Amino acid sequence: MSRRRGPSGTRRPGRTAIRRGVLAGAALVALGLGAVSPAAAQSVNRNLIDRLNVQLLYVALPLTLFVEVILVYAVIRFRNNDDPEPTAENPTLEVTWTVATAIVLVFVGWSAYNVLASPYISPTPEAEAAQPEVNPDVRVDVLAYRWGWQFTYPDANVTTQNLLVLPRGEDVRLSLRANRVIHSLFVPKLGLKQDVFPGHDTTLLTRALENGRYRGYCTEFCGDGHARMRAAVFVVDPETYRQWLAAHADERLVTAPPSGNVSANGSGAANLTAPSNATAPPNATVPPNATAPPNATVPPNATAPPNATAPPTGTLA
Ligand SMILES: [Cu+2]
Repeated sequence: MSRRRGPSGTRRPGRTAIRRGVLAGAALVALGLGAVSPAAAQSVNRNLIDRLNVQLLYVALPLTLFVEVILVYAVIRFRNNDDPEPTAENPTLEVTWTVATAIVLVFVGWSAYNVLASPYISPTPEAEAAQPEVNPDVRVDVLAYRWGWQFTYPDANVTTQNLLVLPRGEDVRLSLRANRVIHSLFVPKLGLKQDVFPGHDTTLLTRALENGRYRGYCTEFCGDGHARMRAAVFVVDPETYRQWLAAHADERLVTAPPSGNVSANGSGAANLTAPSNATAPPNATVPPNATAPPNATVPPNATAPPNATAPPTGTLA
């Protein structure tokens, strides 16, 4: 490696070394961009999230590379400078980096806002009104209990146990409620995540785009059965969905998914039944929208929390 000395006695890095560094950086960026190109998403929700991720990465990677190159250059260029001088003011440079930072932040804010304002991410009445083409025909009431999921299709009077079946290509509104403690429904492949509270409904809006079996979890620690709190989510053709619904009309605690038409998507297609749960739902007959039903069938082992505010009996006169 050839080295030359600068006027102040500092060594300059060889041009070959700099060129190699820049080439290596460019290769890394190309590799990164290639690796993050999103595959076809399984739902509209997931599509929105993945696209935002990639958009932000397109900005973040060149910036990271730029900063790293300057850092490495400065370390090499000034490594033998025993008598460093402070840099004089440079208004042009300061204005440039302030404006550049502002542009980047505005871009990030605008990209994120566009996703957050979508009714599939923030299912508010205002967001839905802004997109009249969003028209959820299918309604599902979700009850999260310790420890399992109950899905009710009110129009068909069907209730399932740890099993959610969705018609492909149709908007579905999920109305979620918990009966005692906070849970959270998470279906990663469909880009769905929503906290579930007692006494307060939350909503998810989705349109699944690919047939398959997906996994759903509770992601809010809710007691010692938390790890069992899983659900199987099936996305099937609309005809299959309606046949399945008709076949189970007026049934409760259905665990049999639609047969056929579920292409494997690598997430455990061998096990085509909803995860079995040792405990039956405590409030199987209470619709999720009922207001705070007392849970009459709590297992006797469940201990009520001690009442910390009760005065000790010894101090009472
Ligand atoms: Cu839970």
